[in-house]
Amino acid sequence: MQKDLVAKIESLKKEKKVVILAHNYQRGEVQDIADFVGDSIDLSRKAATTSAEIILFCGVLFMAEAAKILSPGKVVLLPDLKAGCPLANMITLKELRQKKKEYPGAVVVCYVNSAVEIKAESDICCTSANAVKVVESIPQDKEIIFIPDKWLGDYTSRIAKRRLILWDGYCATHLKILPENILLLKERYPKAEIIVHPECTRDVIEMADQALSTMGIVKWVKESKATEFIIGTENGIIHRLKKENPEKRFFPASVLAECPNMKLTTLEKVLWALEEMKYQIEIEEDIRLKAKKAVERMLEI
Ligand code: CIZ
Repeated sequence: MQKDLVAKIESLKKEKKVVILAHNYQRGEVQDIADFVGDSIDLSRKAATTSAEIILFCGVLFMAEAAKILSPGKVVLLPDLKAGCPLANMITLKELRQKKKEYPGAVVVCYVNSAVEIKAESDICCTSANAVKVVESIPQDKEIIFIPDKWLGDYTSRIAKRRLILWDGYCATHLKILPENILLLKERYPKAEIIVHPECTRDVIEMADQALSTMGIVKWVKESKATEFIIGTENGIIHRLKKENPEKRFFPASVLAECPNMKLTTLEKVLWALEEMKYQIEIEEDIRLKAKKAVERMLEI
């Protein structure tokens, strides 16, 4: 059954010259049919450089929007329009404008997990891989509003040694990873390296050996001499880690760290997206151009 589905996807993909991109948090079987697996910016860059005219983005809405920001001439498809990001939805344009009024002159640093309108209203974008560098690039005399993830902001503030005006947003999936989960696993697997994502809470990050973005985790695990790892992020990444490092063992910090939105994309929906060419991401040009500026400023760093 799954074999038939995969065969149909492969054949339609070739026929329509589509590139399939999958985020590191997608279901294993979706990662397996993708041309590229990565983080949102990595994949958006791939979308911009591929010769394919149609990009099928297996991820959540802000990721497909990021691809469209950089590739306006291409058709960008998201298999399920309900695949949103609760963290991205934790700040509205009205709220951001109000915050900017409270801190006139402050630079707005916006995590990639945000809607295109929010990016358009921000000065510079960042990812979890480069948030520290982005903050460090801002002159010391400037105040910085960091949106929307308070835990990534808290981590960035401590590493960059810079006061940030934080927004009260968070990733509900990363918050499912608790210090007691880490303690228990550390006792059970004392030789395991503990790698967590900077969207985790401060107490979880402080118990870890490393706090890294998804691509940071992929790279770290490959290069590390350790053979066991406790992974504190959305559990979809463990599929990739096992595939690329079959000799190593991985333990999810919490079995509850599953993003329901990421898991909305199934092989069936990928096939329907290819058959019906939906759902197409559209962005108003003036908003896209403003958002692109914020993304490009980040890419220049
Ligand atoms: O940038 C991304 O794709 C996200 C949301 C996380 C990460 O660490 O890759």
